[in-house]
Amino acid sequence: MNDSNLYRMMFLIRKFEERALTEFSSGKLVGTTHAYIGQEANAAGLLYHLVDGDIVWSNHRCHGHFLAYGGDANQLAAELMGKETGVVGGRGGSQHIHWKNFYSNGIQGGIVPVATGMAFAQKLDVTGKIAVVFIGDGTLGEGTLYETLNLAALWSIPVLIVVEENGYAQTTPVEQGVSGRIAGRFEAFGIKTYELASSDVIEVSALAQKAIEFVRGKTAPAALILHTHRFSAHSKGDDTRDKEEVKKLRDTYDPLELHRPRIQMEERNILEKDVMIVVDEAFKSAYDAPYPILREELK
Ligand SMILES: Cc1ncc(C[n+]2csc(CCOP(=O)(O)OP(=O)(O)O)c2C)c(N)n1
Ligand SMILES: [Mg+2]
Repeated sequence: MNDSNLYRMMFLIRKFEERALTEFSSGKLVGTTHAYIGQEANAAGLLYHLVDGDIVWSNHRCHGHFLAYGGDANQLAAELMGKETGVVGGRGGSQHIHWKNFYSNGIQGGIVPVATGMAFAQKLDVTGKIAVVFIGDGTLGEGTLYETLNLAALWSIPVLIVVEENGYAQTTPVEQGVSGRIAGRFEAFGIKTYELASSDVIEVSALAQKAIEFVRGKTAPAALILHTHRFSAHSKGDDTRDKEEVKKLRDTYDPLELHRPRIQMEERNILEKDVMIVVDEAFKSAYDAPYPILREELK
């Protein structure tokens, strides 16, 4: 993907999430949502390296992953509103998305054995496809992760576990929830580990490509630990962090700001305008869409 397309994708994720948060605060959306604002470089830099047939498992913070996978903004906005035109007919909401080989589920850790099982099926069927699963630092305490790492290593399963370490699990700082080195947890199982502390999409892309090539080439598991930063609240308004701390993170690590100088201003303006229209139309068409008909009503 060229610089402009990477920027476009990150800008789309940012604007989609900002609009979703606005709609939540105005009461147009219900349920919950976990914005990906600040972490855009991870999804944008990684997912375009996958090929058709590869499997992606995401978590509660899935909108950015879905859009970078190629998911449709209209269908995502409609899904957030529980509308019939949503990506899963309005029945999944923000955290339960499925389209092609993309899946998401909000049960922390639970997605790791499922993704690994699906990757194992790819190995048994000799398809050459792999699975990628995204987890957060707060999910490193889930026991099922380690049972899965054991089997993934023993059976050499082509799964890439991406840890988006954003410093917090809801309101708990990573220092209070995760002991030792994160990489050490994977290395203990003999799993190849890649690690990066950068919000530069170009750097993320280069390392993600390496990790994906390893998993596919060796038909073996790997971990990619991405140290990243969440600028928005955990879900909607639940941010207990100091406002100054969040401002400092934004000023230093904004992936859009880091990448922006690589795109000519004229092109950037056109591209940004275009994305604003896409996001506006996604939410407007979602308001106008009907709710799904309940089974009882069909009888
Ligand atoms: C098994 C389970 N326990 C608790 C929760 C509630 N919960 C949702 S997200 C979250 C924190 C997740 O933190 P992390 O894994 O670091 O991901 P992040 O939100 O930072 O992206 C918690 C406790 C859940 N979804 N699943
Ligand atoms: Mg976290």
